[in-house]
Amino acid sequence: MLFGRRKKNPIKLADKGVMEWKYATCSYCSVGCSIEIGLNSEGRAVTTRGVGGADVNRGKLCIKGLSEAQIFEASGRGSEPLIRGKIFEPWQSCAWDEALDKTADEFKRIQEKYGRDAVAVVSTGQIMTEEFYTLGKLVRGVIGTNNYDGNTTLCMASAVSGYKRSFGSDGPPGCYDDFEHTECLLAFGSNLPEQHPIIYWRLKEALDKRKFPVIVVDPRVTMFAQFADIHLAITPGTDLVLLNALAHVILDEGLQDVEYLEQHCNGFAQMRELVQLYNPVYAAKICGIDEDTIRNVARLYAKADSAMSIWTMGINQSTHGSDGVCAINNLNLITGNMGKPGGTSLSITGQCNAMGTREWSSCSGLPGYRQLENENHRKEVAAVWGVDPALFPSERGLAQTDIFPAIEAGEIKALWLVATNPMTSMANSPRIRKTLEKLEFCVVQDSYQDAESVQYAHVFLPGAVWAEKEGCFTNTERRVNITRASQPPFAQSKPDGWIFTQLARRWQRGRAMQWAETPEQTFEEMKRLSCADGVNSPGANGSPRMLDISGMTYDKIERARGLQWPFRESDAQQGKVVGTARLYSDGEFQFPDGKARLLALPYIENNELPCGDFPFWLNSGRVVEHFHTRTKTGKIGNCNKFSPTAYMEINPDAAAEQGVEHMQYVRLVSRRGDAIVLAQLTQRVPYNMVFIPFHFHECVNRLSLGLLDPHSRQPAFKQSAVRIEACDQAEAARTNAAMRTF
Ligand SMILES: Nc1nc2c(c(=O)[nH]1)N[C@H]1C(S)=C(S)[C@@H](COP(=O)(O)OP(=O)(O)OC[C@H]3O[C@@H](n4cnc5c(=O)[nH]c(N)nc54)[C@H](O)[C@@H]3O)O[C@H]1N2
Ligand SMILES: Nc1nc2c(c(=O)[nH]1)N[C@H]1C(S)=C(S)[C@@H](COP(=O)(O)OP(=O)(O)OC[C@H]3O[C@@H](n4cnc5c(=O)[nH]c(N)nc54)[C@H](O)[C@@H]3O)O[C@H]1N2
Ligand code: SF4
Ligand SMILES: [Mo]
Repeated sequence: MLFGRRKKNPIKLADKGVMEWKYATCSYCSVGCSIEIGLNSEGRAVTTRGVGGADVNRGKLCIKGLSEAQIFEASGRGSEPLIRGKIFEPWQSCAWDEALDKTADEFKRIQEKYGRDAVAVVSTGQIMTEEFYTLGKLVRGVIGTNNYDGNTTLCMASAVSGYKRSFGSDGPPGCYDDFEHTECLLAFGSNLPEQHPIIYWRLKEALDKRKFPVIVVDPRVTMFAQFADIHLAITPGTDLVLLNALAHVILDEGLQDVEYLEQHCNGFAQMRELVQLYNPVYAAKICGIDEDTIRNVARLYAKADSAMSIWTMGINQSTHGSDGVCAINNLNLITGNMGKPGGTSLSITGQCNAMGTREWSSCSGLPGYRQLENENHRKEVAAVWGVDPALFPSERGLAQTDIFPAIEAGEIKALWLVATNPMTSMANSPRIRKTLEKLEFCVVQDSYQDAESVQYAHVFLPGAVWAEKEGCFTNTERRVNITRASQPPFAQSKPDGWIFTQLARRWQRGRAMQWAETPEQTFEEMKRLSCADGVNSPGANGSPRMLDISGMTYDKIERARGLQWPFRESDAQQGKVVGTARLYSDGEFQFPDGKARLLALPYIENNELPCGDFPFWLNSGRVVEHFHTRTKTGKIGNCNKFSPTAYMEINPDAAAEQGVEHMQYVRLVSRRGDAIVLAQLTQRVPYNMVFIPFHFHECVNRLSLGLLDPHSRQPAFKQSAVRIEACDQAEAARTNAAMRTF
């Protein structure tokens, strides 16, 4: 038998014939790595490399960034607009004018017949910020429907809602540099090494220089949990109980920061009263973490000179998502860990531009963190756009997860999906499938025409992808970074921003408005709305607007490899070349009295729990190689080779009891549907849980329930109940092989 490589040749990097490198920001996750795209003599993207001088990634990229040059010509790209009379009929290719006319005509017809809000728009976290801004201008200023939201409701809504409830505004207050200063890191429901590999690398780098405790809260033994000093294998959906218990211990033992509490926080008395109920003995029974460990972690956190919390989907995707975020904020406020180096409450965001949509898309409000409920804000935006402020509703419409039930109920008749694939990414896909069939008109705008949701469209608009266009993304640490167009759009596809302005011109109101010719001009318009210059109102506490980008230009952003907001015109005038690392360093929050709010957050058990008929928790998440519904990574060599099939993690003891062997197919059944999946026996999951990566169509979301958080309307993707049944191995193997794309 041969072991290792036959010949030990030195590794040689293949010469890909790169003639030119173009600057960009990675279009997968929210880490926001600076990346260069290598073009050959024909101007085709042949490779990528990390940018050495960029603070975020310092030359590094993960497997997805390293293979990103392949996304431009991957199979399934949308090459031309498509149209058809009925879903499931064959598509006809058509000219852009025809596709856009049809879309505008159908929207107008449906709005005249059923009312303005009968058209719904669901967008994304993956197009450029300038495109988000333009889409918002079109939807709020021209089409005028209030049922407009993004897939970010599946992802960041609980973080947004929690930040607003605690601090008076959205906006992650911390940054990656906090790892260099912190003395204790607490991570909730986040698998950093796989989902944010380069943030994880930044953390490791900090740990190599200076040791501090890393505590990971996750029901699975993830890669992150394996590297942690303490792993808290929490009972799913009960982080709020753990957090209340941590606060209980801190207050009980007098470990709080009294001065910070008095000067900068409201609501202490009510919060204190509530957490009295969560003594560690009681909490341990619900959250599954023993009382000594709870006390130990509380003391470690409160006694550290600076301590920080990070979290991702294990918190946000929960029926207590928003409360969980507020409880994390409570923890940091009572220990005085806010806005100081190494002391913060940092939501790790998800998609490359999840932040851009929160800031500028007008999805749940108006641009620049403005609120529909605020009359001054409506007037300011109306003045810049040249529309009547009366056009804007005075409160937000339906969230993404409420739009689908409204289609089911017949209130919404037309749907426009922009860069999102709900057929695979939403919970309870059997129900979503029936819902989409009910639409009178559906238009899907995607860079890949094989995204599953395209099956339900009457019109398909092919969008240019990533560096086929120019614009900015904002990353987890509020860093605005730029992508330069490295090549023209694939075939007949067009930049999403172009599609939005062309569509706008099909309305009288749209023709009367000004539409920028280039993304850079759009950016200049956004800058005007971002600062308090006498025209715009200041922040709620009277201080300058927080989300201020007025000192930025495209060139300055590229030179700095990204700038963190706020970056004001006055900063630029003083010659500053870096933005603002942290928010709330002065202890001034965005409520009128400038104080943060401590909240009393009772835990109410409301999940679908495992039971006799469905004895396993169904948990779901991601693997490092794939991105979401695999429209990109499912076609890319290494990503797909390393992770080719859907699989289920199951504990060996549970498997033995169920008569399931390693690499055997099983049928999983929930109250919604069933799915065939390959069993992988591993101690990563506890005895009563199975875990499935959600990337594969016809798998986990056929089973998931997705109960909604009452504040954020985000689904609890990670908590539902399933049972395991045997299935025909040969048939399952055939189906599985047919679903593979390589
Ligand atoms: N490779 C890759 N990277 C990505 C993405 C991708 O698709 N692929 N997507 C990006 C996006 S949009 C996002 S939102 C992020 C997501 O990033 P993460 O949130 O880190 O990823 P997930 O795997 O969805 O979930 C993280 C963990 O939550 C745990 N969890 C489940 N239930 C609970 C609970 O009740 N409490 C706690 N504390 N933990 C729980 C799960 O076991 C899982 O290990 O990743 C981003 N990065
Ligand atoms: N069970 C379960 N379900 C989940 C999750 C989970 O953890 N478990 N996570 C949830 C989370 S956090 C998220 S963020 C969602 C993601 O859910 P989706 O947004 O539905 O997933 P994506 O596959 O990223 O879909 C984005 C689409 O945009 C297209 N696209 C990419 N770039 C461009 C562009 O520049 N222009 C245009 N026009 N199209 C483009 C892609 O081809 C793709 O079809 O999934 C959610 N669903
Ligand atoms: S860590 Fe995220 S941003 Fe960086 S290369 Fe990987 S996918 Fe891209
Ligand atoms: Mo996400």
